[in-house]
Amino acid sequence: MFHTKLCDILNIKYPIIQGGMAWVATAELAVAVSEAGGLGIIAAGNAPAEVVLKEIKKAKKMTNKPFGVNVMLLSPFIDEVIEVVLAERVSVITTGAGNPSKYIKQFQEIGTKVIPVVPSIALAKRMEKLGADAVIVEGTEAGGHIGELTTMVLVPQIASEIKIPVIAAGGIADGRGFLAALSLGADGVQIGTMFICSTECTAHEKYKQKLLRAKDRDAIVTARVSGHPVRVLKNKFAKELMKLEEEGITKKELEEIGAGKLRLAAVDGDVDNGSVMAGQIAGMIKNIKPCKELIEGIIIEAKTRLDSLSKFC
Ligand code: TUI
Repeated sequence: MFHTKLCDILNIKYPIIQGGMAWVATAELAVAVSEAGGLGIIAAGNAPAEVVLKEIKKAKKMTNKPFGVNVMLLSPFIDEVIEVVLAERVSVITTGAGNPSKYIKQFQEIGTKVIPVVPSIALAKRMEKLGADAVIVEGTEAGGHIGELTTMVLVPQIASEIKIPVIAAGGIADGRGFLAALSLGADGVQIGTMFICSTECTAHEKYKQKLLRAKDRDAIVTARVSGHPVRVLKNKFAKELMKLEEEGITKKELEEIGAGKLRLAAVDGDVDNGSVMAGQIAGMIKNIKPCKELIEGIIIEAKTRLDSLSKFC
């Protein structure tokens, strides 16, 4: 059920990939998702290459299933991280926060699948032309660094314009969202926020509890002035940031204040003074469960939903 062309390309059971969330998507989470039949992703974020290498080596020891690495193109260590991912011959690379054109060929030459996040039709078409294996079409509902358009409008428009598989992201955390994404023309989904609330995720317990308490309107957008808007859960830090933005803080000052704040929340558990990145779907997440249960729950719910919908036909 739901075996799409993405499953064949990535050699996975279910067309569900895990979001590459910095400081949250460690080897433990990636391995749990891959073992459960999805595609787990280790996030490189802003980490130095040796940290990324350690996570890749750890994951290789823990699973024989394919997994990926997400490279954040704004990272100060981007070139050395790319070298590590190339040398380790990771199965899949996803990219975020920029245009990965200059790296695509190198990955293809060694058989690594390349899947960029795209926030627009123009970038999706460009990625297809350069040989990307699929694209992640991420709507503004997502957590962390976001684009402008919603999943609902962006996925069908891009699916109509390109032939490579489309992976819908942003606002998906259950079987209904999964089925909706496939209905919009996607061949699979990327899920981030829900996987933070998994047993295997190494994010600090306070980060998980903050997510479980989130309500529908709690995931807000900060840092618009920087040109890199970031969706986070409302807290002391987010409120302070919004006040400073109203007062006309500069892009440089904003970047300085933001530095290290995701780590502070996700690793150290300071969910008042740190940046608790999460998507708009946070309000729907009520439990912490193992990745296998989360993934199988999505598939079962989607199938049940599809069966009940077909009764209308
Ligand atoms: O990258 C993400 N989410 C992230 S990255 C991150 S770390 C960070 N912190 C502060 C500022 C910036 C980054 C936290 N969350 N998601 C994937 C994503 N990619 N969202 C949006 C984009 C994107 C944006 C522009 C992809 C391509 C792009 O291209 C612009 C161009 O040059 O064509």
